[in-house]
Amino acid sequence: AYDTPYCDGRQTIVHLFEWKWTDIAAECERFLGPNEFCAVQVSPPMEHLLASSSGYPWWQRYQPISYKLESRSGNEAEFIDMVNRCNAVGVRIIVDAVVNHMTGIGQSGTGSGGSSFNADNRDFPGVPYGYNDFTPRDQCPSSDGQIHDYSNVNEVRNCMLVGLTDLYGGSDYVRQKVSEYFNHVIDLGVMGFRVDASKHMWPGDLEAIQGLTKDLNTDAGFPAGARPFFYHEVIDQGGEPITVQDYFSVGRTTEFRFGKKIAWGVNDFSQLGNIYDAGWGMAPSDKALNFVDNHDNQRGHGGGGDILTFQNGKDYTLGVCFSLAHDYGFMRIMSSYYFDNSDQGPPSGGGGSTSDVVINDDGTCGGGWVCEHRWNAITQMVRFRNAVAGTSIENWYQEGDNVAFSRGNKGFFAMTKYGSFDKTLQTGLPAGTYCELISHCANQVTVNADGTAMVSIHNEQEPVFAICVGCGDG
Ligand code: ARE
Ligand code: CA
Repeated sequence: AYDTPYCDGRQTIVHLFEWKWTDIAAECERFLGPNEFCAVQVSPPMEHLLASSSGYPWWQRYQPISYKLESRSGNEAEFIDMVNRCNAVGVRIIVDAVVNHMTGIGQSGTGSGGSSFNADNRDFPGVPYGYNDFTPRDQCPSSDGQIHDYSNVNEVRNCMLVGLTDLYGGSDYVRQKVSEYFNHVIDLGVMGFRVDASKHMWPGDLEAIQGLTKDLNTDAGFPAGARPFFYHEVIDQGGEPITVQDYFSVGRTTEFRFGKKIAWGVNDFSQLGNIYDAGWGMAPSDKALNFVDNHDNQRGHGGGGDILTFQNGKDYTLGVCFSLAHDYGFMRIMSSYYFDNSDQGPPSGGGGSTSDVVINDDGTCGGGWVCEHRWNAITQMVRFRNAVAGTSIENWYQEGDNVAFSRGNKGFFAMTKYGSFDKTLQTGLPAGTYCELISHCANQVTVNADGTAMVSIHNEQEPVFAICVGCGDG
């Protein structure tokens, strides 16, 4: 019940990492709505640590101080305005929910919303949480109270993740406070939650918390009885006792092996045929929230790994476009800012502020924002994914550095690694003239009566080809 997004058939979530609410509202209206994105995953909206001595890094927002909607991205009034304006154009909001822990030990002072706190005393009056709301020390088996051994389930769930004070999810009071936070934003019209660090929470505690959440707000356009959409951050690369399967009763799970497979496949196209690997323990399509990279592994946090990011340029375009053309999972795409070191926060005028996103005349972003979601081929493939939803992969073709396949009888996709490809292929599509999406119909494609077509790609930057039934220009 928690694994269904309510997006009128739209298929792609974009993570607008560290964007301000005012910019997200504008982006929904000017870009995400018209290009049929399902939803935006926003950075954690609750009150957080201000790590001024570390130069206001991005990760300060993963250290909660209260559930007041006062963060680096904006205040509650701005949050409400964003939710309303995005909902009005059919784009839903997904909140990044940090509820496994509060701030790190050793921290005290005042948070982004003005609440005082003292982590060593487990004192967070802005909620309020006190000593008894944190996991009892005797439930954590490690000698220093921290997580070291990921093969020990009690340690992973009852000890402190990188020194972050661990909330006691077994407590009725904690469950109530967390669900009040969730219900507050549900009342404001959000669609769902990315739950941070779910691996470090007991599935039963999550089930209890989620059981206390309201149905989605019908005033925001959700159907009556719709349950909030949940996806859980569980880093499962195999080899640990905690698996994504443990969380299927509480929603979807992040599938980190997908990004690894895409990186390997772009490197060697012969590996692209076996992206979903059940034998490897990957979540089945209807339980997976998949992505090429995320805000952690693009900067070496969360274990890093073999992944593609915007820094790989054309290879990244190929990886994301292939993923969007594929039938696996519910897709999230990353939208980043440029950085020189892995702690660096978003573009800023100083003092922990965040700069506005700049939109250039050609539709790309400036001011230090990457905006992968605005890269032409990626945006066009978001439209393709909507058009072919519900169909499966057919007419698979792969030879050297070229790959192509159809999605049922609704769409056909091809890509080549080095910018030039010409071949007659079976598209599985009805005969007719089609608009090639990446070129915005500059290229027209004829599908013959037998379903074959001449597939041509001549584009160094975006060597991608896509046609679909009923797809005009976008
Ligand atoms: C910061 C500092 C630390 C300091 C701490 C407390 O960097 O030095 O001790 O504050 O003061 C993010 C950053 C962290 C940051 C934290 C809080 O990445 O560096 O700590 O915010 O500000 C594990 C978890 C997984 C987690 C990754 C990062 O399982 O849940 O680690 N990912 C989420 C978010 C992160 C966020 C947090 C959780 C915390 O996406 O952005 O941290 O809210 C193997 C295991 C994985 C493990 C991985 C790395 O691969 O299988 O489970 O991931 O190793 O340890
Ligand atoms: Ca925990």
